[in-house]
Amino acid sequence: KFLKSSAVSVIGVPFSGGQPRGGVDQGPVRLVEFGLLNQIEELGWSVEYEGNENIESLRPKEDPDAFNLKQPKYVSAVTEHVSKQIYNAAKEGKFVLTLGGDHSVALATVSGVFGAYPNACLIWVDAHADINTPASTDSGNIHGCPLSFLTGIADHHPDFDWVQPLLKTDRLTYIGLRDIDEAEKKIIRDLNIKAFSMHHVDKYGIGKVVDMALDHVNPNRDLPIHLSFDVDALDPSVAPSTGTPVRGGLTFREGHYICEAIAETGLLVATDIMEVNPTLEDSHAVYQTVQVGCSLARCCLGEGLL
Ligand code: 4U7
Ligand code: MN
Ligand code: MN
Ligand code: MN
Repeated sequence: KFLKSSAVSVIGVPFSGGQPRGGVDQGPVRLVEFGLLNQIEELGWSVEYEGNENIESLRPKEDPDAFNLKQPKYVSAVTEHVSKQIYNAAKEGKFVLTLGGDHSVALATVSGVFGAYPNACLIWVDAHADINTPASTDSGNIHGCPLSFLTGIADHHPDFDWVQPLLKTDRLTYIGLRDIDEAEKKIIRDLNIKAFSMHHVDKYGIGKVVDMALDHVNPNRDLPIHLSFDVDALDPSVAPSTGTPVRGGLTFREGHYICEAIAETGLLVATDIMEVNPTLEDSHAVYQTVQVGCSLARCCLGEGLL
């Protein structure tokens, strides 16, 4: 409906500057080594890949903490750069699949996708709400803050003036939440952001939760959809190799169901697969996490639908 061809632009963002642990920058190359690009071609798409291998060159010489945030200039430079790639690919009518990297990279994906599709909606699948403001964040890690900038609720921060508040809070919905900071709870409540926590998944089942999420952000099923999937939404038994695991997450099937059901709408234009860290846990755990990252991406591109 919105895509102009069956082309996928896969954008690797080997970046870990939005949080303190190394290794999440190796997520994209591991997903690609696992065969993801060929797998997508086998589903009938044409694939082009941008790996951003030289992203380190955007690191500034000095990057002191500023207004509570860590490495603000590096995060800003990388995400502004990548946002242009994503905007261009989306404008050309390609499906955009972004491979993280930590979730600060959503500053790039949402800016790029919503620049190209101003009436899009965002489904954020995560254990965390990632809506801390510079004032509210306790950790200072920007991967916990992207949605505050994208919705315009962040207090002004000089390093992020390029980020436009393109996301209205009623075009955002969450699935999978279970580790939310007090300040984030207040934001979600005060702004009436539609959030489906693991409690709701237990109560209603994943089928009903996805229906309700879509009913909220896309009631007439006519708006483009951006899915941002943090693999820590999955239970750590399913996706162990990630920086901030939280027990009690989505099962393997629940995670895949979300991707399939959204793909089935025919409205999905962009997906992010974020926070795969192939340096955490043992080799079996890494294999499982990389494999599940690839299969979630494939489900967003039609695998699993008859
Ligand atoms: B992720 C946290 F305090 N809320 O702000 C924070 F619990 O992209 C976690 O979802 C953020 O993995 C997690 O640091 C960010 C913390
Ligand atoms: Mn996240
Ligand atoms: Mn998370
Ligand atoms: Mn995480």
